[in-house]
Amino acid sequence: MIIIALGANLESPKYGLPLQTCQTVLVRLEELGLKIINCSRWLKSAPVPISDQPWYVNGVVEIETDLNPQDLLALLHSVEAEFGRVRTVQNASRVIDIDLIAYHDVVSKPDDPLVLPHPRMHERAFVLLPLLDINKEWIHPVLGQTAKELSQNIPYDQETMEFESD
Ligand code: PH2
Ligand code: MG
Ligand code: MG
Repeated sequence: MIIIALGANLESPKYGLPLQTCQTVLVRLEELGLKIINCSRWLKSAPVPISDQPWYVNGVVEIETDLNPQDLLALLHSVEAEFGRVRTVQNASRVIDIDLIAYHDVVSKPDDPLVLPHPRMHERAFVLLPLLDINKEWIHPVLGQTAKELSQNIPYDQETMEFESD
């Protein structure tokens, strides 16, 4: 399974609120040839680490592609740039962040520039909870635990909220 995660906590002048930006990004990724297999619900989440930044919208998506991990990451970064992402300091607020979380069972070697699976995904509610929507039984290729098991050990200070359905 190839898993990507989307996150946004700034309004985009062109695409609107974070939720709208995330949804439009998915349309764009499909236009660029990624096949979207499954998309989680969108979640509202407090910034990690805790700060006075706006809350994020987060979601996780299963995709298929023939691109290798490096080329896929380059494509994701190009879409971030197209949607107005400006990189400043680590963890700065952003109009869109698209992370490659896992690429099948690929595990990076120590000096690889791209770390797979994502080095912090297993401790982040905003990745693990949406991942449960997609595949509770997904197994972390390093830790050997399922998404469900990992989600039972999320640090207690990570607040999340569902979007109200109407
Ligand atoms: N992304 C980060 C840092 N902190 N916090 C939340 N809630 N959601 C994110 O997507 C997020 C974060 C770095 O990419
Ligand atoms: Mg990120
Ligand atoms: Mg990122």
